[in-house]
Amino acid sequence: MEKLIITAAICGAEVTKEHNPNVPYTVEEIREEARKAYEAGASIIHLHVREDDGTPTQSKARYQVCMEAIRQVCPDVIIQPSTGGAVGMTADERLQPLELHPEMATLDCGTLNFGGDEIFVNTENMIKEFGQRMIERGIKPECEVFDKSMIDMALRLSKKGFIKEPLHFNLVMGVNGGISGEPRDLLYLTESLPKNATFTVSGIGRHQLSLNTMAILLGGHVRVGFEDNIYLRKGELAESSADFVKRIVDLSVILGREIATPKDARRILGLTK
Ligand code: KMH
Ligand code: ZN
Repeated sequence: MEKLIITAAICGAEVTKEHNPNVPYTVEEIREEARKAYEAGASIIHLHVREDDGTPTQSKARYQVCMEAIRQVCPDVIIQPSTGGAVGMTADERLQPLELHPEMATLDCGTLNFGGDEIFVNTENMIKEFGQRMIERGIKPECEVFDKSMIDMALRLSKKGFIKEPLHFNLVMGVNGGISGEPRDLLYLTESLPKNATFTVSGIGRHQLSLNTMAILLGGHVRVGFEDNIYLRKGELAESSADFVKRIVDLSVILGREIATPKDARRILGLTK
């Protein structure tokens, strides 16, 4: 089996210091979280950024400062900015980090309820526009799917030329409004992927560890971090996203899969920049 790519989603847009005081907001906090996750074994940093007070932002300038800070402490890590941003942001706001020409970025492949009254809007035309911009800038999209229909959307838009093959998916499971996080759900999603696709799995909250374990066994890759989960185990807040990375490294070694370096991850995902 291929080496395991671990993505650390260190910040997110919705989780706050009220949920876990270790969630990073400032440039220095984001840089340190990235460094710890990288040193623990993460080869990709999935990046959201915040104002110093924790307000989520998609500001190009803020991304630039944070990406430069991360590169100072882990020069070879793959930085994958979010184009999802936070619920309620406009498409133009969300697209800003693509102007920094990152190697990868997320491409959210459908609209869903996002808890309470929130709706995370990704219309078909938005997905086309985001996909087209990534093609023009040579950015590898990670297709974020929160439900099976979003795999179908990605496949359809790929056939129409808006997303380049081979596709790479992130199966985000357990969001209130998306697919649930049971083992049968993951098998349903993985069996719906094209044979040449790569995939990573993000389990939200209590689903994280079980789904990550399945992903390791199924030949997929793994995402962990504060964006998806703040508890290392029931009732115990994680000190850093690196805690989750370390646990996956240990588990993967026990299960017989080596951990990918950033260089390995670039080869596996076909990153060319
Ligand atoms: N914050 C969520 C509304 C992404 O990064 O592309 C969307 C999200 C997905 O986090
Ligand atoms: Zn995200």
